[in-house]
Amino acid sequence: MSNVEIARTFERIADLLEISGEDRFRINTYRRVSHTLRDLTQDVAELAEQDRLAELPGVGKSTVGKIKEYLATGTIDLLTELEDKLPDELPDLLKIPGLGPKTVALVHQELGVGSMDDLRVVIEDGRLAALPGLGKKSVEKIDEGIAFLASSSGRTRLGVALPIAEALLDQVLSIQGVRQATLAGSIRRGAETIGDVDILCEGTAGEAIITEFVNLSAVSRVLAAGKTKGSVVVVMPNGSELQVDLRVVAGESYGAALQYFSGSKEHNVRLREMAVRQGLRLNEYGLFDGEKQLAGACEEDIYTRLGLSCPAPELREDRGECDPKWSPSKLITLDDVRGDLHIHTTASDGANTIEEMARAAQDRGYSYLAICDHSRSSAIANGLSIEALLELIAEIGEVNRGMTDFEILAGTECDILAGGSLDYPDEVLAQCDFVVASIHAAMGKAVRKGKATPTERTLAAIANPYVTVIGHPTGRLINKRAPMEIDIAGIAEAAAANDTALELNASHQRLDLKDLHLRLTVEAGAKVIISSDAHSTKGYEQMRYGILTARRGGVTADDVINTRPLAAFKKWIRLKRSR
Ligand code: DGT
Ligand code: CA
Ligand code: CA
Ligand code: ZN
Repeated sequence: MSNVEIARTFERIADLLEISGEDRFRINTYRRVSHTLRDLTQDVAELAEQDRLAELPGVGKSTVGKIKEYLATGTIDLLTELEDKLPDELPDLLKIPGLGPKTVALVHQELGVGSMDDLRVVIEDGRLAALPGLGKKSVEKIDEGIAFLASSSGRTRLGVALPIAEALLDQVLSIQGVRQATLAGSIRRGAETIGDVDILCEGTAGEAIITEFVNLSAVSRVLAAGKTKGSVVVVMPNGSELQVDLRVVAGESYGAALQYFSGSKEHNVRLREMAVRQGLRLNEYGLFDGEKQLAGACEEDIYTRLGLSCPAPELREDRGECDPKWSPSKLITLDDVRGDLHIHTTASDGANTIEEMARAAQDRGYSYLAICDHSRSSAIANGLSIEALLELIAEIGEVNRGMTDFEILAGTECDILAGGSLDYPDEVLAQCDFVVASIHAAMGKAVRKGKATPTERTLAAIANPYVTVIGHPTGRLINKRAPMEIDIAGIAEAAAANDTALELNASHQRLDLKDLHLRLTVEAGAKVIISSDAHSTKGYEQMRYGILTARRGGVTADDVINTRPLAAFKKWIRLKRSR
């Protein structure tokens, strides 16, 4: 349990007291306690155990009781009582940037506002602006705050957030007084969606650094600017907003802060528990034994002193990596990838020709490529008839002869049809060097008679000797379309038994299979192929999101077929076909 969490609870009590119109003295008591707890370098649970809570500034007898209550039960009765008294959705208004508890109390008491929707109504009809002390300007600000909240409640996909975060990181690095800077939080962990971007930097002139940060040209709005922390909003290419937090810390705490702000929260909670059990204290300033700092400047040292191996950030989700017996394996990196095995060209719905795609792949350092245009049933994606496919195979052979130290494989992305059969007959698939089999239509449960479930369809494709890999196995589109209901464990087992690989589609809209599914896949002994599904030469860049996702799934280079040299990779396909 962290000091920050208890501090937040007291802060919330203060907010609710203020909304309820309680007296200032009582409200301030809770706020003061909240600040004390937030800035505390000792673990509050430890202080409680030693009966030393009352020594803290601003902490009286009744507060001691409440802190103990929280430590024992995870909540405080007073908070529940306050929440029960107010309309359920009223405290939500506090999430609106620029709207404080005083105003919330005012709109509640004067206008009967109890929810975000109510608030919108009184903004529209002008009653809010007519309240004493508000006026047109502050209402505009509140309106902006509501719009931000709506746009940011949807999390941002990794592939959208990461390039923006990296550009900002570059700018932070060039601010005077910044010695080093790193991305932290979910973006450092390579999570598939990002709530907000966290950047950490080392420096001593905190306030000056924050001032420059909030004035960067990319910043569209400033949420907060303090001595060590700044929060801003940037507008993304799609028009929605993304919050970016910068924290400035001293060198002796840089590693501890990096550890803390990289998270995840679950990972941090587990680590803090381990420290406490060893009689130590862990927070964003370091690992302490009493007043003595055991580690702080270097992130890895924190783990070492706790008796743990330092896990790659992508693994920090409390999924076993906090066990002293856990030992890291060497996770796959972008450099391990030798070829891309699912890309489209102008022959179906891609933007570049075979030759353009091949040259760009070679420029990336790849030594092979599989062209996998859509099959005949995918009419909207301009799928190829059998004749068109055979022509394409001939054309690929032609371009291939003009390449040196590079091989283009003739492939297809063949639909798995609703009944479970493939879109091309086996004799046609046999002419391809490489076959991706994917479900594109009828993704729901098989309701009609004679139709197979997505799991059955996938299993049928896995058993086909010509199918090399199952494309985007769950069919999800992040933030847009839910995954199909399929039995991943069963599919992974069948894939292992049949030497059929499962795809990790690296497109940031898909990231399919996802991290936990990849873990199941490699545990079942099945192989993975990581492909960009590029529809243009620029699409190759998606590979990095696939690599981050693979790392989150604990995937090593050995687990992935397209890390193998061309000859070994072709041998793997031959073996499967001859079984
Ligand atoms: P996000 O932004 O929702 O994608 O996820 P994160 O992981 O980036 O979370 P964020 O930005 O709220 O906080 C950054 C890190 O700070 C988080 O990964 C771990 C740490 N942290 C934040 N809140 C807490 C907390 O209540 N307890 C602990 N132990 N750590 C926290
Ligand atoms: Ca974050
Ligand atoms: Ca954050
Ligand atoms: Zn596809």
